[in-house]
Amino acid sequence: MSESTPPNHHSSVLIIGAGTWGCSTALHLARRGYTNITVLDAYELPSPISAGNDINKIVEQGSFDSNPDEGSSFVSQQLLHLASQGWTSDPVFMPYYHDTGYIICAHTPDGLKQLTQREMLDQQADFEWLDTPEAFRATMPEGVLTGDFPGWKGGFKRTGAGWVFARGALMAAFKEAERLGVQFITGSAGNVTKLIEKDGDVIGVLTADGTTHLAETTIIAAGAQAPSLLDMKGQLRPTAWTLAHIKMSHEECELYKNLPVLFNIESGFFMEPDAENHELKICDEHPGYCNWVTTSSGAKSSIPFARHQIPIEAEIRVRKFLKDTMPQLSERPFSFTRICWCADTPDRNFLIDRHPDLKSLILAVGGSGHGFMHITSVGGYVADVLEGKLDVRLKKAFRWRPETAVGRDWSDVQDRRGGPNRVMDFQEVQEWTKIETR
Ligand code: FSA
Repeated sequence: MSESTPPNHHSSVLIIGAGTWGCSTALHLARRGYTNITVLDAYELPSPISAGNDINKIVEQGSFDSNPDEGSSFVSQQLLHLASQGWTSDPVFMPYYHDTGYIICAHTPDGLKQLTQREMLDQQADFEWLDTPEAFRATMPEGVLTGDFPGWKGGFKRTGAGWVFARGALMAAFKEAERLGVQFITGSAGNVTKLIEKDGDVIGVLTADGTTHLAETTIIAAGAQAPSLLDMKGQLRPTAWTLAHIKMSHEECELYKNLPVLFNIESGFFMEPDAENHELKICDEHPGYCNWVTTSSGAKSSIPFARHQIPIEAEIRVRKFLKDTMPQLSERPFSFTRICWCADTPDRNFLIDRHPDLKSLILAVGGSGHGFMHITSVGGYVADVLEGKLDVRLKKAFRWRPETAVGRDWSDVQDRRGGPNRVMDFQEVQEWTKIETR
């Protein structure tokens, strides 16, 4: 079904990927009355390689500017506004949002310069300025933040931002989509090995069990795996980040309840322990890891892989973050670690558009490290593309844009900081943690 044909709610739609964006797209299409939707994924939900299969993710609500300008500020405000609406009013997602507030900070001159230039600190009314260790410690109950916060300065937003139980929200979207009639096929039968093309268009997919699935529209929502299915012309850079969990006691969980998110843009972040496993997740912030492999064609590609370990250098960074903030935890053993893949576009805007040549193929990729919080709304943008009615300003920002990847600098840190302040390569990692995987 191409852009010109009006939406027919009985037309067949295939979604490749049952991760954050695949489930959001299935939910939004099903709510619009589409009755013939099939989602394919190689893994049972929640997929072990989905970035959304996580105990928490940061959510920063935005206020909608009634007089948005045409440029990027409209896009960022519109994205924040619609995502926030979902977290605060959509019954599928509301139970998973915790409006605990959000502290964003840095500790080097360059980091502080970047921080104060960021849009979010322009709205001073929203943020209280913190620039002493006492001020940071006072943002949480006594006994939580006991560190010295060396050189830390930043802004504290007490409401309108916080965190979500990511896995819960992902599974809620999946179950609601399934309740509305969406078919999910997982395992070998859901493992898409290739797109099927005919007469210059995509007519469906082949799965690892040898089955052919035909559809009027095929949507790629496969995140960092997308380049394995389609030549993305350099528009996606699969990049991974690192996280670790610490098991907390029942008493600690009582103390570490309803904490604001603490995010130092050049050393790391944490959110309160999750209710299911009582584990505190800490991420060391850095420009990311790629996994550069020279493929048989001689091209250099960053190839994602699943691993429930992190490089020892990442462990060291996590423990340094803890020493500066919660030294009482800095030597505790990790109960879980993993690498978590995302895909960066050159400008870190999403890539949600019809393919310029394969008219029945829609791309829904390019989360660029800020995709999860939009699970409430991103499926609506994909549905708008399918129906040919995406807001022109979003259409411009999310367009298929290979021209932006010509001569791409794959080592571009893309406004991120931390660690060695460069994009790292898993091929160069000598030593990994050896955490007993549960
Ligand atoms: O709550 C979350 O785990 C959001 S992921 C945020 C992040 O790790 C960024 O900090 C990083 O810079 C990259 O964009 C991947 O996503």
